[in-house]
Amino acid sequence: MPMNTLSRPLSRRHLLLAGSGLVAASLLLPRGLSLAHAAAPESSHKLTAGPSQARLAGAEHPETPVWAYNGTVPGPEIRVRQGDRLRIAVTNTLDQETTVHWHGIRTPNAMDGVPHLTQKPIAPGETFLYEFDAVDAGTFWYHPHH
Ligand SMILES: [Cu+2]
Repeated sequence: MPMNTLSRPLSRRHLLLAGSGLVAASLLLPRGLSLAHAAAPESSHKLTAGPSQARLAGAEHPETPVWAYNGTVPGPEIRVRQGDRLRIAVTNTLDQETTVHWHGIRTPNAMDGVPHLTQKPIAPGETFLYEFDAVDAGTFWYHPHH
């Protein structure tokens, strides 16, 4: 193990990458807590971007054709615990490309949803899996970025 690793706190990534470090790491866990329980819980969700209808101006007005997630405006709430590993499969049923940007959420760059810059757009009929840890507490929103 390199010397500088010893001066920093152990992260899950270090544990997974360290290989033989797993044995040493298990000694640091509280009694009765296995390494499997120490992994971040996963929270899996599915969003479908597609055409829908929404009543935007009150019951006395007709519905408006919209593009929506899972047919609703706004899209469904995704509620997770801080530190959870989020997996969100986004399927595009629009007739145009799309991406999803997780506004205000710290994500790895490849999960930021900026078409042609951080990812290839999700083509009609395709599904893209966004996967990142919910590192911050708070209320955020997601939206297309294409
Ligand atoms: Cu935004």
